[in-house]
Amino acid sequence: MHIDVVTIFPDFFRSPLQTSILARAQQAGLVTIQIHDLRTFTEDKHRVVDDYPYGGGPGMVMKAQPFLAATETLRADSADGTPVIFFTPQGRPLTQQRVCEFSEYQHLILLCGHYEGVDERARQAVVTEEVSIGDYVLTGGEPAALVLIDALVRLVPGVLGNESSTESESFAKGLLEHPHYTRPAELDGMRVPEVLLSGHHEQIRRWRRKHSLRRTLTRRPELLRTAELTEEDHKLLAEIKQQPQKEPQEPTQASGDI
Ligand code: 6GU
Repeated sequence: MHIDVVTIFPDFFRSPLQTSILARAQQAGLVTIQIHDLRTFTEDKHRVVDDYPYGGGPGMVMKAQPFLAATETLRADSADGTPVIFFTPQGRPLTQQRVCEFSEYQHLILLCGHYEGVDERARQAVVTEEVSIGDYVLTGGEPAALVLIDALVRLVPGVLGNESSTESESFAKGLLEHPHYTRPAELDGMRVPEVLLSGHHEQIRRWRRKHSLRRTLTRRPELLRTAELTEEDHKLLAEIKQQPQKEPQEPTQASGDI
């Protein structure tokens, strides 16, 4: 996978792309990420990327020309149909489903905007997808681009050591994850649920599924409408509704509760 990012703040990406899994994925050659300074695509002496809005009003608007030139250059030896993604709170909300779809492409071009917005003609002419990462306002598209890059890279085969960890995690199957514990078995009087220490694989599986359902019901009940639920899940949900419990889990009272 190759990802091109166009931004007026290339430095924003330096540390995150050189850290942890994003760094390793690039070193292993599983993904290439190139950050391009939008100013290098300007055509005037002062490398201006913004201007006053026609019609007046506060704030500045990013000029279309540098985005058009950048996209033309970056698409030059790319397959037709390469997504050109523009980050804006007006975009389609990003979901794991959408990340999976983007991960099928060999090449992605990410455009980061700033100020009050970008000249509408850049959006019309080159942008194929507008993406938002949530209902709040950022200073610019860069943090959103980084979020998409992170979510994409971990789906590239070989990037995560354990491929099955992308399977069981939140959202992959439409439910939130069950609670996790590691040593010690007791910490300041808080005990790990006994079933997890029992070695009974079937009981552990059932406990985890139940607590995954409980978390989802408590925190994100709307996800249960679209999750794939088995007959066992419906039974577990019925049990859960009979046994109201505080969230987050209280480890001390979970023993025997499977
Ligand atoms: Cl993609 N950009 C900006 N500026 N703000 C946002 C966003 C994007 N997604 C949520 N808020």
